[in-house]
Amino acid sequence: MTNSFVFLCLLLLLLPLVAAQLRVGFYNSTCPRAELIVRKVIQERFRDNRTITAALLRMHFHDCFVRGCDASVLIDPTKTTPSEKDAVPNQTVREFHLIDKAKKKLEAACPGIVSCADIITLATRDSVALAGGPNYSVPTGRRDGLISDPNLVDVPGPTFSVSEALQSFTAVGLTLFDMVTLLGAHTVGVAHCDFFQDRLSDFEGTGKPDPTMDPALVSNLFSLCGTQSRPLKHDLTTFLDRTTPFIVDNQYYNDILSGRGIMQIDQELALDDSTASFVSGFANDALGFQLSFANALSRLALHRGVPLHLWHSMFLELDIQLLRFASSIGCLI
Ligand code: HEM
Ligand SMILES: *[C@@H]1O[C@H](CO)[C@@H](O)[C@H](O)[C@H]1NC(C)=O
Ligand SMILES: *[C@@H]1O[C@H](CO)[C@@H](O)[C@H](O)[C@H]1NC(C)=O
Ligand SMILES: *[C@@H]1O[C@H](CO)[C@@H](O)[C@H](O)[C@H]1NC(C)=O
Ligand SMILES: CC(=O)N[C@H]1CO[C@H](CO)[C@@H](O)[C@@H]1O
Repeated sequence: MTNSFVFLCLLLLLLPLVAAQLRVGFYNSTCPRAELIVRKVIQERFRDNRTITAALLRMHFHDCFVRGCDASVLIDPTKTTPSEKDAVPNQTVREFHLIDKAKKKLEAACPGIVSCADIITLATRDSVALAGGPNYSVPTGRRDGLISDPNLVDVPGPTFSVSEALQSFTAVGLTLFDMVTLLGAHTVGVAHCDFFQDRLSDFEGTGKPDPTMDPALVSNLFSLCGTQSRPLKHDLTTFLDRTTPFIVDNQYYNDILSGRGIMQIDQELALDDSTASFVSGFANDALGFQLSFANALSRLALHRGVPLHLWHSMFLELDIQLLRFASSIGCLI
């Protein structure tokens, strides 16, 4: 092969990646009303039910942590093929129909243009702003993935230590500071008893509740949930931030500083040497939290998945015509 042929091949193979660059206003010319259409759907639903902010934040987090923000979290399982929706941490992700609704409106306005991955990202942004959080601009231009495998779902669990959780975050290119900031999303929404019940009695075989939890909170949650061996009901929930459960603010950090973290990971964040100073920083700086939260969500939203994902996008989703041409001249076998 001559050098110029190799160069041409490389160029053809890399072009789809360049085309996949994320930009603010990606749909300015192809679907100018895209962001407006998403915002309308979210505003309407938010007026009826403010819990969508929590639902969307969690959906976005789960989507981005598995092969990048590619809407793979939306793919339905079939009889023969399970999907991310079947993975345990996914079972309580909700409000998928809201994304479907926005997608239908966008398909009517500009068929085949706006990806579900971008809809999730924009919807999350809009719902955060509506709940009193920052209003930031998000780059768009994500492609939707076609692979959704429950075995790839590697989202951290509520009993992870700070350092275990950090491994999942660094694996997707996020820092310890990003992790502390993003866990601030637990300023809205709820947790089911199953995710913290182990803290309420006989914690780690001690015969006592988790000593790091405020005793008043222990007895309150105990009467709500019962014990692990004798749960009262399986679907009971409590607010993660019991002071301002619908507002995106820095209250979560004040809660965990006073032993009022609901899940173990929440409480650990305030106690671990590596994160305690970030936590007290946010507890004392409402505006600082807002700015950092916007920044960390933007960084989360840039996650594109492992390199495999790029190949997968190239072959399956992106510029199939270009690849056909590339293969017709012998770049691909
Ligand atoms: C170490 C990291 C994390 C762990 C272990 C964790 C774990 C959990 C668990 C177990 C729940 C309860 C789910 C339920 O009972 O339905 C929950 C709720 C939630 N999580 Fe996280 N999470 C983490 C990070 C994040 C991040 C990074 C975000 C978003 C940026 C997030 C947003 C939420 C929200 C908003 C809820 C409430 C959901 C609702 O009300 O439906 N979490 N989380
Ligand atoms: C789209 O329009 C916005 C606002 O006018 C601008 O900031 C942005 O750079 C534009 N993006 C593209 C890709 O044209
Ligand atoms: C909002 O949605 C949540 C979760 O689906 C539900 O539990 C709650 O009752 C709804 N609230 C209202 C006011 O409809
Ligand atoms: C966020 O900013 C956009 C664009 O400036 C604006 O149209 C929208 O109303 C803002 N959202 C909120 C909740 O303030
Ligand atoms: C929201 C969602 O799709 N949840 C699914 C998680 O997995 C369980 C069991 O595999 C399904 O029944 C849920 O519908």
